[in-house]
Amino acid sequence: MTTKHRIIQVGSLAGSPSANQSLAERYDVVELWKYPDRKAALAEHGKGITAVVTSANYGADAELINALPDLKAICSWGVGYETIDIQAARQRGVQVSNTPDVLTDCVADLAWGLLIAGARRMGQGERFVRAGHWGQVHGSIPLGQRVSGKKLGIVGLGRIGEAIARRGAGFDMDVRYHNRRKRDDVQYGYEATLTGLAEWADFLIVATVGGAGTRHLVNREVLEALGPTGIIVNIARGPVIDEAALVDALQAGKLGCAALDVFEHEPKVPEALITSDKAVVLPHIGSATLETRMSMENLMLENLQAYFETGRVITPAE
Ligand code: 8YV
Repeated sequence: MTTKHRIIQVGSLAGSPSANQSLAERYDVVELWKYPDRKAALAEHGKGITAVVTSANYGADAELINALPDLKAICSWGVGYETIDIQAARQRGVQVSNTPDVLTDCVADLAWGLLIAGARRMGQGERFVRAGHWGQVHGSIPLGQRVSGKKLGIVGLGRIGEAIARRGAGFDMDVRYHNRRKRDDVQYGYEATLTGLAEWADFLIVATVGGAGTRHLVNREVLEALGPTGIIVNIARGPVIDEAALVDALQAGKLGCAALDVFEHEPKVPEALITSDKAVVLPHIGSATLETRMSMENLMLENLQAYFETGRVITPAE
């Protein structure tokens, strides 16, 4: 009989079809979130732990990393890893893996769903029908905006940004992007400044990484440059947009619409957005399809297994 490897799981992966169960079957799991005193739990169970499982939601800070003297690998369920202290991991020689590629299509699909929902007032229309107003009151909801043929700006042309851009061809759109650096391997137009991109675009989709480097990248100036009929979509991370500035711009009529899957202080959504017909709000479901969540789960498990079998994770966070 072989003994199971002991791992620490930082939080419950309830948003995955069977991750909690699969981990419990394969490993001897310390379920960290069940301990009221995390520090004491790490002190008691940390010795001999070489691998940690987490997600962007739970992260892995320097305190956790440094409380585990034998730690060698952190395997995260999800592509974003701004809540994992990569610097602290690197200093300790700890490998970090994430789950890139497998969620790209679903997140890109949702970005388009949000854009169309915002432009065509789908949420408002649905609320109208559900409230029983159709046929009972005169008129209808206000007219929306045409989507096809418009100018689409993408903030961050990484894997997901590129998948969003590709879909633009199906809507006969002119697509431009803003990145830290211009890419030589794509045909899309490059705007050197984000404000320049927002001025040019009808719609702006945020697809950049999160973390300190992109916090409030989309500020008041960018939102006002997008303008009174402009639509901003965010499927990346809430803090990339200055949420207070966003609310102000919508309320002042300086921005047309915000269609958001992510928020600055999740799960808190500003009341002004919840009650506004100029906002579409979703509960961070970019990757939340059965197929994609299963693929993320499998890739996280494969990384963990690869670390135990070969000493190397398969998809290291870059
Ligand atoms: C997950 C995500 O919901 O992959 C990501 O970075 O934001 C989502 O797919 C998230 O990882 C859950 O914490």
